Amino acid sequence: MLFTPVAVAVLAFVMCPGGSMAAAIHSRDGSAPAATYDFIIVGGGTAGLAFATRLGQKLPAAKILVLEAGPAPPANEPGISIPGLKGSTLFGPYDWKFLTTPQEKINGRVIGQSRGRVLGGSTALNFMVWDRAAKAEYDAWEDIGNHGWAWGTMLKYMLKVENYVKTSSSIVFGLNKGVGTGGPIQTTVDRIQPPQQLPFIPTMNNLGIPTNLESLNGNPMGAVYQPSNIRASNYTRSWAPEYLWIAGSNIHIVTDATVQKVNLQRTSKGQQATGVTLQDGTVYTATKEVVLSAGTFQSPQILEATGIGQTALLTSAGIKPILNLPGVGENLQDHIYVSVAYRLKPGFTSFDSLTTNATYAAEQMALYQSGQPSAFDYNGSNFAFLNWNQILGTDAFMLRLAALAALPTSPVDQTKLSFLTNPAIKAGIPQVEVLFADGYTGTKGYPAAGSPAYGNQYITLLGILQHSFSKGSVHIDPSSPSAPSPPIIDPNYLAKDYDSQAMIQIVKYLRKIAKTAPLKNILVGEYEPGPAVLTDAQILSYVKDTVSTLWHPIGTCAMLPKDKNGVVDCNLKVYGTTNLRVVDASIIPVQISAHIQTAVYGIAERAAELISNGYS
Ligand SMILES: Cc1cc2nc3c(=O)[nH]c(=O)nc-3n(C[C@H](O)[C@H](O)[C@H](O)COP(=O)(O)OP(=O)(O)OC[C@H]3O[C@@H](n4cnc5c(N)ncnc54)[C@H](O)[C@@H]3O)c2cc1C
Ligand SMILES: *[C@@H]1O[C@H](CO)[C@@H](O)[C@H](O)[C@H]1NC(C)=O
Ligand SMILES: *[C@@H]1O[C@H](CO)[C@@H](O)[C@H](O)[C@H]1NC(C)=O
Ligand SMILES: CC(=O)N[C@H]1CO[C@H](CO)[C@@H](O)[C@@H]1O
Repeated sequence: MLFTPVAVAVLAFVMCPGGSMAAAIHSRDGSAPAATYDFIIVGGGTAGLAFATRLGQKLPAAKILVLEAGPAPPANEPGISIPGLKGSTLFGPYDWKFLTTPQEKINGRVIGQSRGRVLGGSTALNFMVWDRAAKAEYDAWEDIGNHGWAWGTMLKYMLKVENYVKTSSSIVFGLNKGVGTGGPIQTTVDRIQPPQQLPFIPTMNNLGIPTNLESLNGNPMGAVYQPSNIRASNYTRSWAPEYLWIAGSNIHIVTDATVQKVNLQRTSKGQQATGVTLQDGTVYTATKEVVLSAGTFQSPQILEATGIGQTALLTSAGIKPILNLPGVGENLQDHIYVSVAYRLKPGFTSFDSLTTNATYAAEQMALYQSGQPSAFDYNGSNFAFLNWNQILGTDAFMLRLAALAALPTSPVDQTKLSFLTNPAIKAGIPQVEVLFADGYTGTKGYPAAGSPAYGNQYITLLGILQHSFSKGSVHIDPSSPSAPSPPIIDPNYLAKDYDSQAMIQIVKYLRKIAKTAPLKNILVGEYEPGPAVLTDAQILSYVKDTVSTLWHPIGTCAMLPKDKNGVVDCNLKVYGTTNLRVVDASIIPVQISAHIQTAVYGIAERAAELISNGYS
């Protein structure tokens, strides 16, 4: 049923399961005349669709337009909908296919920065990990100067997003606290835990790391089973466009519409957004507000193309500076990871078989299509969240490096330092995430077809640095500033010694995990980096050759006080404007120890309440 050609009636895409019609979707190709709306939202991605839907529910008389650069995909597009095909869409037709600049500290390597270019945004491409960071990390958003953004508020809004389903086939997983029901995004814990995954949690326990069955409730520490945004009724991805199933008919969506800039008009109270201009010159008018939800790389791009940002940079790009806001595009933070891969003893069937054994893959697809448990409905749900004391026995070494790395003038750096030093919170804040990945997901590549090792089965341990001290930037390309041209993305990976030393220690710890029972009993040997990489210098060189992104960029339109280089205030309004807001991952001021989609959706839910309050 899944691969039967679907007649792509775009409107059918938003039919509710019950058959009623929600938001109206048009393509720019002809059918969508420019018009006047109360609110214009730029970007129909994670935050954009959640925000538009909730705003429309709260203000039923308001006319709301969402402009999305990408297309509306056909219903049940396999690469999006089938969990086991995640990753297959990267650098495909629904991806902006961004690249970083050559990164100086990692041998000049260029790193891919995939971003969804489709209705649904990056939730079409993401790996469906559904989690939350520690309470103190959200509290820090408030402490840094954003009234009303502490854990209690964020949790309240994150719970509105989800409908957590505990199935009888999920094995032990607790998750009775800190999970929501009744929201549009369906979440569940994988129904299968293949044999190679089972030793992971007991191994972490043997390393002194306790199991934590309630990791979404403000305490993520420990060895955890986590949900994914997967619908338990048919094991398909649950993603942002499902908000539209509950949206009112006051939401209008225009796809294939690339916004170049916001139109501003000077008033006595500040710059007022009057609408937006598309790439083809079309102007849409907004009578109340313009909201940018174009994501961490493109919301700052639109601000700069509009004339809001660093004056010198705008001038060099031939853009007339309207508001000097030096924080635009700065403060870019990202999660980086390094991995080690091990070969499994004979007799295990890992994710690798889906790519190396066509018979197995066909068998699993048939099971999936008939609703049976299958490798295609699972991504893995085993993680561990740890502090440096747990990893190194002492945090003194990393603390010294952190103190050197943290700029005294940067409230963001000082917040990260406090996560390591404040005795009241430091034990409960993860600094490293370990992710158990089924199959080979490393860098050097799976053994070549025809080689003796082809057909081998692997597992990969990923170690992710949660709070890096390196920060970078994203800015317009002066030679081609506006979308759809890509912005210049420079995350500055490993610019600080803290980060490179952290990655070395992480590799050593991942190896320690693999040498601990019961996991060690099912492994035959280290495939990557392999036994030749031993000394710290060799490990660092391996890190530089392989470190990559987990695709969690944030911070480039930071919600911070203006004198701390903020771009938006705690009502998400761009400083110096009366009615221009940013609602997406770019407003997160400080990295959190979690995959970030739950926070992004939560921000959108909260923004809808904040903004609608001003109009009702
Ligand atoms: C490969 C990958 C794996 C990930 N895995 C996970 C995971 O497992 N768990 C997790 O929690 N998070 C994960 N993430 C991160 C998470 O998905 C993103 O942080 C989140 O979806 C970002 O939401 P957003 O609303 O900020 O931006 P997006 O969802 O990217 O939305 C931005 C939208 O704006 C549109 N747009 C941009 N510019 C314009 C323009 N000029 N005009 C009109 N429209 C425009 C884009 O096309 C897009 O639809 C992953 C991300 C990626 C890319
Ligand atoms: C899975 O269920 C959802 C919700 O009922 C439905 O919209 C979708 O079409 C289903 N997917 C498949 C592949 O059947
Ligand atoms: C490929 O998969 C089939 C079906 O599961 C299995 O019988 C066969 O042994 C596998 N082949 C190899 C080389 O592992
Ligand atoms: C938790 C987990 O196993 N995640 C994996 C999901 O699949 C992608 C692509 O195969 C891996 O890269 C992730 O590590």
